[in-house]
Amino acid sequence: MFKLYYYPNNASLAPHFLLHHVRADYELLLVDKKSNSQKSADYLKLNPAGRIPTLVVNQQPIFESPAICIHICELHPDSGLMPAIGSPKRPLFLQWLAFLNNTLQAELMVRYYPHRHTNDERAIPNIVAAQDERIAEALSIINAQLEHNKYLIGDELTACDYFLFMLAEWSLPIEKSPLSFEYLAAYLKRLCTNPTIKAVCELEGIDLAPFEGSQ
Ligand SMILES: N[C@@H](CCC(=O)N[C@@H](CS)C(=O)NCC(=O)O)C(=O)O
Repeated sequence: MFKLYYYPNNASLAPHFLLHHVRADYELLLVDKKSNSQKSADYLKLNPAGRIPTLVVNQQPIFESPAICIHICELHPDSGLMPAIGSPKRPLFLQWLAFLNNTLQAELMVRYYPHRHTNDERAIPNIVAAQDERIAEALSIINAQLEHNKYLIGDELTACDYFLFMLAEWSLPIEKSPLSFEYLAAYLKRLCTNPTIKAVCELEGIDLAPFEGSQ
């Protein structure tokens, strides 16, 4: 039994996709971000960083969404969501998951929490504008990868695709939206027909219409 501490359309979305995809027996526990519950004493015992998500597996809490995703994949080796050790695709999987989390997600975090990166309120619009450019740079690298690949790692869907879908959703409001990139937009439109993406987005109240209408 897995317990996923989540908030709709937060970094818990990728782990939620994976739990649904592997048909895990899981429970969703809402962390009420509106009342800052991620900083409550009880939650900090599970996740000292005070961030969403946390996954509890057999009483063991784990934080950091990519670590959670890898762990779910490792517990479900037959799911095909992560190439096996020894497969030439394995290092590519790790590379892209790290790129998504450590580059694209990191840039998005600065973009959406700009006040954490300056003491000067007047600098905030500049931080947002600079981040929009950095996010567009990362999206263009992903777009190039998708020119010749059905999914991020090749012909098979992996956890990286679920992670990318989550970040693409967050990137919709940026100046150069993911939907303005030819191959990325076509890929996202295809992913919208994925039954897990449809079901989880409906449950979390995420509107797929912008992706479905692209191209
Ligand atoms: N690196 C972490 C980042 C998690 C994160 O920053 N989550 C956001 C929601 S998307 C959050 O908890 N924000 C509330 C806060 O920072 O107080 C991960 O990927 O799990």
